[in-house]
Amino acid sequence: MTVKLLVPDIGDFEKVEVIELLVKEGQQIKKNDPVVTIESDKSSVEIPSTFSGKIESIKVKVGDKVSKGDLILNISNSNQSSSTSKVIPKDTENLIQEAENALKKTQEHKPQIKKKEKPEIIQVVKGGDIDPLETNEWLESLSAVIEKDGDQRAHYLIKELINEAYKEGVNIPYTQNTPYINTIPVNEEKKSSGDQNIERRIRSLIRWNAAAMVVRANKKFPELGGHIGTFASAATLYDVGMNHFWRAKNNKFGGDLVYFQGHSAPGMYARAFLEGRLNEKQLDNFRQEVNPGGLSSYPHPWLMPNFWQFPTVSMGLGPMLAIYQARYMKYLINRGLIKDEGRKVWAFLGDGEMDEPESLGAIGLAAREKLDNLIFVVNCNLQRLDGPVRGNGKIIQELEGIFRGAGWNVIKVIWGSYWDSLLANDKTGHLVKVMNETVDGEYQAMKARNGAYVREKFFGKYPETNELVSSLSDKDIWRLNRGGHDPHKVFAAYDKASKNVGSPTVVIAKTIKGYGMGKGGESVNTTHQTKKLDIDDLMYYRDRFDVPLTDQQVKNIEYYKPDQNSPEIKYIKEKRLQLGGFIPERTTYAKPIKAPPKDIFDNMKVSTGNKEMSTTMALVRMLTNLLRDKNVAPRLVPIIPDEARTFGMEGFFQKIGIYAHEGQKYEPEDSAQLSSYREEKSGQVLEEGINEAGAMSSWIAAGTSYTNHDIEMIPIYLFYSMFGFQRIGDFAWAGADSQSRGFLIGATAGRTTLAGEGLQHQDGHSHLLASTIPNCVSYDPTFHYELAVIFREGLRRMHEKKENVFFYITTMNENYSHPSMPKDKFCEEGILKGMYKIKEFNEYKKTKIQFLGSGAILREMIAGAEILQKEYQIDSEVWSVTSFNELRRDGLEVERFNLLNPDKEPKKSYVEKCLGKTEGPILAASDYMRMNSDQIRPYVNKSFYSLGTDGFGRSDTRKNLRKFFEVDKEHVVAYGLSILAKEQLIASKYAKEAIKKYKIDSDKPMPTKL
Ligand SMILES: Cc1ncc(C[n+]2csc(CCOP(=O)(O)OP(=O)(O)O)c2C)c(N)n1
Ligand SMILES: [Mg+2]
Repeated sequence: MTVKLLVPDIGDFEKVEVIELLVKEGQQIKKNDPVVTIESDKSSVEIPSTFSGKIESIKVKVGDKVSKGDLILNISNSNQSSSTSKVIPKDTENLIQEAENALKKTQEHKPQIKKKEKPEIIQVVKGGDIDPLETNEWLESLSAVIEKDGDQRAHYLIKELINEAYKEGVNIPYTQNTPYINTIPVNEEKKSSGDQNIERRIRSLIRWNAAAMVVRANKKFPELGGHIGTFASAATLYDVGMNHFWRAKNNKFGGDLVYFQGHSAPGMYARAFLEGRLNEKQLDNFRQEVNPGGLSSYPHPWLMPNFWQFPTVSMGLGPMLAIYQARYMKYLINRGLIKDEGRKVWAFLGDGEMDEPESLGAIGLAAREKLDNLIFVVNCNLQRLDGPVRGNGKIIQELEGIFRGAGWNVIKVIWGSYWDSLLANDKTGHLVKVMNETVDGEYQAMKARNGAYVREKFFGKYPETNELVSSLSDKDIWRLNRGGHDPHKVFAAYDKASKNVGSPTVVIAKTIKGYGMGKGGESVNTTHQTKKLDIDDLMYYRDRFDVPLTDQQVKNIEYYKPDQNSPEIKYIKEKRLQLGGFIPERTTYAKPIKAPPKDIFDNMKVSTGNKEMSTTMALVRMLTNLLRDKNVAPRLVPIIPDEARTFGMEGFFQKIGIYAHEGQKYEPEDSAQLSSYREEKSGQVLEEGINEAGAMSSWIAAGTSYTNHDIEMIPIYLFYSMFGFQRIGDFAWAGADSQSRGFLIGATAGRTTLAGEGLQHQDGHSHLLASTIPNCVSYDPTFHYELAVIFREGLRRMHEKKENVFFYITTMNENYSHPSMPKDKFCEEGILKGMYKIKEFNEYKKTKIQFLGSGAILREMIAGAEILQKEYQIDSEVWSVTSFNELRRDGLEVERFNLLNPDKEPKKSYVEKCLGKTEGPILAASDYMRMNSDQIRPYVNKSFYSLGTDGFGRSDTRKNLRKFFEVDKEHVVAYGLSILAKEQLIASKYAKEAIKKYKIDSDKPMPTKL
């Protein structure tokens, strides 16, 4: 039987061009194999076959224009059904089935509740209990249920009560908060198998060495800085994780990923010292990083590439990066690229840090995506840098509400074990009442004082609580500890967190800032910046933690490291051995990805003829080609923040699917169309929604896959170029520090090229922002072959040769035809170095000018050069500048070399090599600020002028915008003539005439002032 393959529904498009035939007559194909590629003026998409069989005849050819229903080819021997037949999609069928079952169940089980008559008078009583007996009955019933049927049943009943009350019109919002006590009751605490005495000794040594390291560095060089108070408050939180929970990467296991709080770094170094990974000399070089061997101030993988994995010290980035890391880990698992080994992502955060919008910005995603591989630990020492985080409130309660509301599993660790018996004896509930009523400002102040003060200000609030501690001395009261300093409580919380299924967990732990620092800075507003401790403070610290140092050793601020064979060192090593190795440690065993053969880009090296397309479209075409390369295809991670349609990438939805951890539970509205919105568990596209920071976090996770997951991946994040570095610059910096490899594509770029969108959209400076990042290689190509050469080089350098750089490439949405790649053998080299000669006008051999054009403005310069030749008999050479940034870097390096080697033959910068022997002055322009092209001015020993788009963008036609910013061909001509006149190469009247001819208003203010 012969079946016909017709052009499917392609949305709103008609007469779309066939640009590629992917099959031949006589070829055997399978259902879903792509057969042709079609391309509208915005996007290209492959049409898959809906049958399998042998192709009898192909009825279209390249260049044909097709519409829905047109015949593409005939296939014989097919017994597959056409996609147009009415079969209910499987997902829909499942949904119907589920809904029917649910309906049946609710009908069977729904308890019939008799509607009560509402009382005529509604009593509103504030605070008080109008019927304690009734209250008691309810509470007793609840206790009975907990005892008999457990807490899940109790939870269910309470939920039903609340729901019923709501349905009956009792609109009292249900609070997300629980009392100010620990989430895990004492009888449910999992006990640690560790040796508590030895662990305390180890912790004390780490505390000491961490503080000593900071104090020693500042004694030597007071300008170095550092923090003691933060790690002092978090030591137990880290130690319990290190001794019992965090599994390292080794050849059997991928490893847990731990995001350490940035300024707790001294604690990590101090532990690594005991583990034998760092020596005393290295500790002494804390924060002295210029010479090799120093320890970086904070976690910076760039500076300590074998140690730190995640840069976290810019507050707020860590929490977001950790969420997207956990999500990306699930992405790799769901795509079958790594095994599911139950690995976890842990992130340590400060309570002050939680004020950063980024810290909380993605917690909804974490819950929505059920990231049970993610654990946040928020160290609530109630202080940030200047003072209390929430002096008048309670940060722990606030965070509990926010996280629980977002769907997280919340574990509060507020009180240490010494409180257990007091809480058990709190029969009247007054202790919890005081706990609930006391604000953080008071909690902080109490820990800066003493036991007597706590007795008076805290327990003294009610006779019942005063009575509760009547038999305790002030010293005993002082000893009542906070949950985050109690290893038992922390262990129980971590244990529960790591076993939680179906949601992310946040452990909210209460601690004391500067714990153990005494007068030197415990719980006082200045704790954060304490970096010097005087001898008395050090003695106190030693005694507080029983560090076995003599007074003299304390005076010398000596480190303490027990002997290799001591029980402490043996214990610490044994524990880490059991957990697979050391943390943090940064390694990579990823295999390189072979760069695709050059011919995959061949179609981008020939002219597009009359066909016009944008570089964004050329990029999408190229990616479609790359998806046919078996090495590269599975490793591509296209990341899009809700702009796939803007960039013509909707064809990817069907082709590779959108990642969705639950698959697609609905039939998409456009399911009949070729580019229908397809979500899938193994989908490849990360469709991030309107969320540049999230998209960038995904890009970093994928770009560092080679170290965190030992698999090289190729992230390509496409965004409006204006919403790139400008919006998420700090993430880009962190991505660079992390040595992320991948592509950032600033699409719809250029101040005048993105015409209609206006001031907030039109980017005239992203390249300058890109140039601030040392390992960011950036390009502004004009033609499709330039893009192809640059992209392939990116793949080769980053993913085959494993160079730790990343590529920023701008692409535009202006349609024009693209020429063939010049045959010149230096062309490719020039494209990559930053410039090459693209055209020469040499007819008259009298007067000459050099034009340097970049991105979209190169075409204006070529057009300007043509006018100059035709109408003014002026010759020119036109250079395509693919990267002023790269040219500048080369110039800087060469200049530096020459200055440092005055006796050697001077080297020539690439710019000088290109322009040194040319004739005439130079005019450079781009669709970016003049500063972009001005970057190379110092390396040209000729008159140099530049045009650019300095000023605010605004919406208008492309033509008007270019006129406004003076980068259109008419301005190129007029300025060109004027420059030649200034250089006394022609008479000034020509320039004057041109200014008049092109109606250029020489009195118009600078666009920067408009
Ligand atoms: C984005 C950013 N802003 C400011 C800082 C400077 N800074 C470093 S630590 C700190 C206070 C941190 O308080 P918190 O998060 O509560 O941490 P703690 O030291 O109390 O554990 C500040 C403001 C920073 N590192 N990053
Ligand atoms: Mg804090």
